Amino acid sequence: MNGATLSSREDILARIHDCVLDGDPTGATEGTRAGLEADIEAMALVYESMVPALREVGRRFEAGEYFLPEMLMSANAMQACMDLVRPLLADSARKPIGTFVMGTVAGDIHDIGKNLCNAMLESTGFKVIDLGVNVPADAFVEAITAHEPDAVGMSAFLTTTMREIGRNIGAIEDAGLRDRVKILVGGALLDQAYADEVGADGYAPDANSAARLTKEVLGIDD
Ligand code: B1M
Repeated sequence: MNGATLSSREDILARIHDCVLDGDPTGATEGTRAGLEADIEAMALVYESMVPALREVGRRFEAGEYFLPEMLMSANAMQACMDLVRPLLADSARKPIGTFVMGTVAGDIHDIGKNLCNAMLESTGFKVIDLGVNVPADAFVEAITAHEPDAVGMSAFLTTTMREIGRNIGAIEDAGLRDRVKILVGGALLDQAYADEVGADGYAPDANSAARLTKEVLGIDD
């Protein structure tokens, strides 16, 4: 990459956007490094270049212009950028203000958004226990028993996997644990109405609001 071509904030953001869209991890990470060196805030790199690029990938996939391999290559390019950005978001020095268990529901392997939420929750001061992807209901129940978290987050991205959230909440109720945790949900297709329908305590549209909402439902106002 020619550094001279990245002379402005706009150039850098556009470069990262285009490289994520093209599934080019080398160009995307070079752009991200250039952005960090130019003192562009980490969250701006994520939300003003990478996230819009993946939104466009989703649109192209839906329109039949991109197929699974292209979607995967774009996801990998974003993950490579996130590896550079994530350490800047975390603040491990603070005493935790609470414990958060997070997982992507059964049948679903989307984790970029979940990982971004984890980074924001950590930077807000939560200890995050990440159960990973394709997490069955009993694993959520076991994690609540084992870690006694203040809140549990469930991430779902497919029409077919959204319903797992309701199942998970049912399993948590059946185990007699519902009163012990706040349950928050998120993912591309969800909204507040869906959260209300399945009996969650809240819906967050993005990583910043996930962290803000968690503090709000737990009554933390530091
Ligand atoms: Co998939 N995929 N995908 N995919 N994918 C979507 C979700 C889709 C909307 C694309 C489309 O058609 N427009 C579509 C779902 C359609 C539907 O069901 N109605 C879809 C499909 C169909 C599929 C497959 C079925 C494709 C196939 O195999 N034919 C398949 C399913 C695999 C499976 O899970 N079983 C599949 C696979 C994949 C990849 C593996 C290639 C890859 C994921 C790689 C990975 O995550 N490691 C992928 C990708 C990249 C996408 C899109 C393009 C981008 C998702 C993303 O990472 N966005 C996506 C299109 C879209 O979302 N518009 C799409 C960036 C990320 C930062 O945003 O994920 O929204 P987001 O996360 C946000 C918020 O949602 C929120 O905060 C995050 C950060 O701001 N949030 C939470 C997320 N989780 C939260 C939890 C919380 C709170 C907030 O708890 C408190």
